[in-house]
Amino acid sequence: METIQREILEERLEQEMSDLAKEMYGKTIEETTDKELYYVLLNLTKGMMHATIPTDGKKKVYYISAEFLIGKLLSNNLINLGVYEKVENILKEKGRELSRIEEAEPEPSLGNGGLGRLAACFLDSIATLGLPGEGIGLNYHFGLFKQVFRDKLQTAEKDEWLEKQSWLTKTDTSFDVYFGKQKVTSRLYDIDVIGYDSGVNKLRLFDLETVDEDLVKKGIQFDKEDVEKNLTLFLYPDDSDEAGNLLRIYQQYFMVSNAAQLILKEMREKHYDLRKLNEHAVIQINDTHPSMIIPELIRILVEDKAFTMDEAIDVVSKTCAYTNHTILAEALEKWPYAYLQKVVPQLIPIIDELDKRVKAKYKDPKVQIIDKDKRVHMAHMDIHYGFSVNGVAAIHTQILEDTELHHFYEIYPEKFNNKTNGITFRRWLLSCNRELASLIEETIGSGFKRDADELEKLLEYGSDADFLNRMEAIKKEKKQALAAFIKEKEGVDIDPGSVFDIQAKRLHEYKRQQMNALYIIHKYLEIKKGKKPSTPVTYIFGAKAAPAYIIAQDIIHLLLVLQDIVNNDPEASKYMKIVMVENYNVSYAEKLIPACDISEQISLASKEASGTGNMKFMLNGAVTLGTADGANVEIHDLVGDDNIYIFGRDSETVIDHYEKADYVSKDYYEKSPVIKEAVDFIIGKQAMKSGHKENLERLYKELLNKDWFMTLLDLEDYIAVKDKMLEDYRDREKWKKMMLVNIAKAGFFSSDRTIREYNRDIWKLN
Ligand code: RUG
Repeated sequence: METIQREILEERLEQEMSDLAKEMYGKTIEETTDKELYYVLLNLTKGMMHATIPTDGKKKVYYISAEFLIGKLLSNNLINLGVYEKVENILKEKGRELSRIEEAEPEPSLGNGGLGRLAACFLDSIATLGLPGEGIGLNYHFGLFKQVFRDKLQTAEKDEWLEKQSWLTKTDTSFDVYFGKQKVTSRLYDIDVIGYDSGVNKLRLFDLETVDEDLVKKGIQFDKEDVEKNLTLFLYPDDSDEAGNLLRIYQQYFMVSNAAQLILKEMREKHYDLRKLNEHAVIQINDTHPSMIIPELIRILVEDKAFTMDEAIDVVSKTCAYTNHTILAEALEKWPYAYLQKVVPQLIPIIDELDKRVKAKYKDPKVQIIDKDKRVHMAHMDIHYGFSVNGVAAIHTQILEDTELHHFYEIYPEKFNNKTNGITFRRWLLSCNRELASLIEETIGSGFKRDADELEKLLEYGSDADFLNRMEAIKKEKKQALAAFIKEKEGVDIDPGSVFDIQAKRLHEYKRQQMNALYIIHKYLEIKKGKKPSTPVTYIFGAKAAPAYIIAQDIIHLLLVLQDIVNNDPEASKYMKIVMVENYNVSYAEKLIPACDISEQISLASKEASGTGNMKFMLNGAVTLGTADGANVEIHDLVGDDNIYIFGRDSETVIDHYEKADYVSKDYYEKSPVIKEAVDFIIGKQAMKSGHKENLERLYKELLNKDWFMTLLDLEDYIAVKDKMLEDYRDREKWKKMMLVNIAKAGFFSSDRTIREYNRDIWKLN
């Protein structure tokens, strides 16, 4: 479809839609299927001409990330273009429902969890604020994986999200990428990132020209060595063996080599002086996956552009900034030198040089790039050769400065800064909870859509019964909608009148889904002993576990076993139900979050860098049950003690336990009959009958003999505080006020605020 001025299109929207349906399918809108109508709207939206955010003469940010968890785009794009309601009304008149059409859109599978979703929220905010910037990443054909439960176990299948017609636009841009002497060719695909009532930026996704989908045989199995065919098949291929590790390095280099070539091409086209690269470009390195951009840019400048090594290092260091998203040692990439030698021999002299310069200046082994075991610490390279290092929540940055990266902080205090994460309210309120957004707009006007701090105006309505009741009614409506959806998708009946207690996030021991499971066991056993809870609760989980992460799979198994036992128990199921939803993704989150009463944010203090789900739940009127970890700490500061439930040991205590190595889980098990009983249930008769001995025994032993993330340390406190919370839920007046305060105080967590801070302190775009 040719591009048309947006204003004209709005007037002619209905005509255009009908014409497109005729042209594409020879049908009227009424006659099209949901899927066809989705394609009609996709093409219509893509065809809407929109002002691109001007970049000429301006500095631009390149946000490089292995993940962009963008979610479905149709409704978001229609909202940001300001035509959602119009389209909805036109369709309604023709007997069609936009919400059903949205279901026909496949969700792009380009990310894993918070890290990728953050990148997507940032792109939305960058465009909305009219800042020149683009995301650069990879176009994974089968994404992370599709989670399917079989026999109460997670199995991984390829996620076939890419369709012939999609939001991707194939470009003419293609680059050669070399792994030593081996050459592969890339192809660039673009996705428009439409700002809210603003201009358009781009997400640039590189693909491999020679990628071969047929390489994938069973599940997500494929030949990891055939890089000419496999590079862009999956995000995070299983890295439990050498071939998997090498493949990740191939992928990462493919991403950054393309990124470097794209950026330098743009500089050339705009006749910018590469010696002033940092005046025209800023590169945000999202976690360590794109860290090789540093040596790659230096290599190109030295080899092709006649820079001296000093000059290249200087300008690249002034251009690159690094965001750290974790203190978990195992998530901070350290590639064996030998692997890098094999995959990217051309980078080795550069990495050696960077390392040599550090060794000449600093003797401390903790700050070296190449350690004594010949492993290359990607984060260390970023810190030495980037101009900014930021954490993603206040407490996280503090821990980086005081503990994890303390030795670097001593060398470069001026590089360290905090940027507390944020979420785009366009998707996580306006789109996923239109009813609540309308109520807010009716109450305090529409200013909050541009300035999220205006949500604070809601605080005036803390005693307004009419407002509070309407807010509560919307929550009920959302719970009913979720119950219907869960019935359809999972085949489980849940009671919308029960408390919806939700833990939805990646599955990881530090996030402690297993602690929630132990609480559920404890409650179940109480009911069996005759202690009936006063409030029925539905415990909802959504989580994928990395296919090579065995204990995480075992935790999923336990949750599915509990779902089976509890939901089929005629006595207990009156008071509690459990649902582990299959294939949790952004679209599922958009349904879970508006329906949530209790937001579970129960990571071991110090381990969750920030969390962003916590912000989405709060914005939709859920009350947080959490530890003093990540952004929970800032939520607590904002809403005050009365509007959040905090439990568990604080990060100092936890860090102290790690330093002294004095946490012994068995001691807690032996000391507490409640803990013992719950843990023993995992290998008791009932669980063994429903589940698999191997998985349950392994998990039991892990909890008893290791419990690296200290589940048992906080379990008793968790039980006490959660019980208190459920008791308080019955005081509806009190609870509604808590909901209101949480919504009203969520403004701080708008990603528009975060991006303004990145721009003010790091990017400094004109
Ligand atoms: O685990 C962190 C979250 O706490 C954080 O909110 C999110 C965005 O900053 O990033 C997550 N993360 C960290 N995902 N992967 C990593 C480590 O590679």
